[in-house]
Amino acid sequence: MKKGRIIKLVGGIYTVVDEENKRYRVKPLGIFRHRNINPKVGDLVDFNEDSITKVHERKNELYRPMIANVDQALLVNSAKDPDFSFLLLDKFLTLIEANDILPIIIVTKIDLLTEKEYLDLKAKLSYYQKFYKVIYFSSITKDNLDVIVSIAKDKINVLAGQTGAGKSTILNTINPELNIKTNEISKALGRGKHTTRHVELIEFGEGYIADTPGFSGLEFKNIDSQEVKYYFIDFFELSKHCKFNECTHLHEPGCEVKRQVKKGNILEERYNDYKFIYNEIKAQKPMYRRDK
Ligand SMILES: Nc1nc2c(ncn2[C@@H]2O[C@H](COP(=O)(O)OP(=O)(O)O)[C@@H](O)[C@H]2O)c(=O)[nH]1
Ligand SMILES: [Mg+2]
Ligand SMILES: [Zn+2]
Repeated sequence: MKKGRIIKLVGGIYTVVDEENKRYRVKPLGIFRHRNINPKVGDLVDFNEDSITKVHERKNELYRPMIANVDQALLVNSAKDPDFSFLLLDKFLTLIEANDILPIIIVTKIDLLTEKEYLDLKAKLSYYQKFYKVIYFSSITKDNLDVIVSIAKDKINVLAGQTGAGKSTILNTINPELNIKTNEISKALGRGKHTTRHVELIEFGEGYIADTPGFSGLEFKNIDSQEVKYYFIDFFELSKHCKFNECTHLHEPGCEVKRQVKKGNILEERYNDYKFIYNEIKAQKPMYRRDK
């Protein structure tokens, strides 16, 4: 019996990599289907010659794509072309936090900024740096490529970010052999053969990355407006000092979050994005809402 990690699922056949980096093609035991346990890409498993015999406990699982044990999301935002958007950043952060995955913020295309624009953006993003890792990258100058590689090492990574942000370009810069088409609208690696039945982790430096973006859309379908406050991690600590336990930081008196916004300790744009996201979810069609 061996222990390994599932890195690929195509047509019911799993590819498992063992601790010595050897690959095996195996099937799950029939018993799993019976018990409704579906081994997923990312799972740590026990296996023998031809079948998976045990799936180890998962720390989390994503549904699109179907991946278990995701360590972190590389949240890719372009500095320009398309212009940097704090609202988009905060929307993606909300989604990633709601899935209990660690976000790593990557700002791409810094070569397209003037020195002043670069300094201005960095100054604003320094607020986020208190809570998240922020990496400034350019595929042209290869600035901080080594930092991205070292952060991804030994991890299962997924990509997030809007089309055109430079996600595919990062993969190509790290591994030119991948030769992924860039500038493709909402199409990822392995074009054409992508169905929910084909999921693959590809080597990304010394780690793995999902071959499709885990968070490419911005659907808040499964998030309740009342939960959003938990996903703004900078608000969360402070909320202990709000007068009301379940303070939404909107209209309640004695709100510590609002007080800190006024004092300039919380970035005002960030607070406005919180309100925007809260209201957007609140306004969703009832069929998509869990809150009443
Ligand atoms: N100047 C510059 N262009 C970039 C950089 N990264 C990506 N691009 C360009 O931005 C466009 C979109 O990149 P792509 O990787 O396809 O974005 P994706 O949709 O997020 O996968 C392509 O034309 C890339 O060549 C960068 O760091 N600097
Ligand atoms: Mg792409
Ligand atoms: Zn409050």
